[in-house]
Amino acid sequence: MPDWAQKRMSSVPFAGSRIPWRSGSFFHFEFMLEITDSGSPFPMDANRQAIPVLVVDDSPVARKLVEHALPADEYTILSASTGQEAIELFARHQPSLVITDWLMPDLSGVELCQRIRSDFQDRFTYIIILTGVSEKSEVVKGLQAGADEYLTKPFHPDELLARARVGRRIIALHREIEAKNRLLEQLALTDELTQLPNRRAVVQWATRQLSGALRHDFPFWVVMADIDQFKLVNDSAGHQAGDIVLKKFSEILRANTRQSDICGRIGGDEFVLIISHAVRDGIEVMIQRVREQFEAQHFPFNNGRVITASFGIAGFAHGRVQQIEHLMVQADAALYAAKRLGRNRVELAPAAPSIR
Ligand code: GH3
Ligand code: MG
Repeated sequence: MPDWAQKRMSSVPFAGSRIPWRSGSFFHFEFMLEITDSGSPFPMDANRQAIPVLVVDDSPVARKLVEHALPADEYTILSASTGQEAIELFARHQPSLVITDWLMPDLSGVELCQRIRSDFQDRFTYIIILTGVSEKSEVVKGLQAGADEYLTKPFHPDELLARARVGRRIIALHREIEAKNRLLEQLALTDELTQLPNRRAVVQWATRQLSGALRHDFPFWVVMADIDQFKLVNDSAGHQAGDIVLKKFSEILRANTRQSDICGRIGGDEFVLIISHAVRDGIEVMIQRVREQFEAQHFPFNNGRVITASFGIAGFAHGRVQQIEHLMVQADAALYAAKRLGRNRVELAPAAPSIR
């Protein structure tokens, strides 16, 4: 063996450790030196921020060997000596990369893979299994369990590092896709003109909040609002002027909505507020205030004509089983009563059987 190889050999993982060299592995080792000695064949990405990596092995020596292969400026190590400890650390830190031993006393690396894939589906993790078993059927089993890569022991540190860097690039791509998906989801739930939540977002949120109100017996109100004679604004001052009115109305609604409540735009000039933990009289006073604030706005393009809005309220102080859609229909009916009664007013839906 040439001198340079001899020198490298002293840093070979598992040399002198409890894991024996198997026949043929020296050739594998030499081959690895050839492709990695001149530097990594996988150039690092521009983003050199350290990423968290969970190293799982019941042997402290094996863990150290893995840790030594990973530069500290690229990887922040979390160490686990059992499968259970690995699950706990994973749940707490959600590391991007997991390098796990296959055979461990409590949970195998394959089972750990399955747990991560089934229990933490919202965020991608790159999993490398280290195994002393190189039979193809076993390797297939590991990959089928959700591992992205496997490496046979004894591994070469440069090979492990190269594979971890492949993992980094795949993780970076997944993070990009995850961020884009989050953005798309946000766009799908936001009204473009006013940046308020749209109907879908409000219904989703209100459905959860309503089940909380029924379980914990707190008041829950749905308020429908609609700008009066809005078509006239568009017709006389133009669509852009109409948009300014819609945005102003949104601002007033937003300013009057507590952090624990929500308001949204559900159609052209139709808006909704979902309010909880307010008594019946309190809610009416609050909505009257919103109505007055909007009425007090001065829009230069409207020839001094006041623009107003009408409101319909439905809900309960102590509710029984209700669907959010039913409450929205009741609030809508109250809103149209307000329109019929002359507009620029607030009407409450008649107490439903569920209101005590
Ligand atoms: P009412 O008092 O009975 O509510 O009368 P209205 O004129 O307000 O009637 P309605 O609520 O049906 O009118 C809604 C109008 O809102 C019709 C549509 O042209 C306009 N609209 C819908 N979306 C937008 C928008 O994004 N921008 C603007 N400027 N107008 C919109
Ligand atoms: Mg209207």
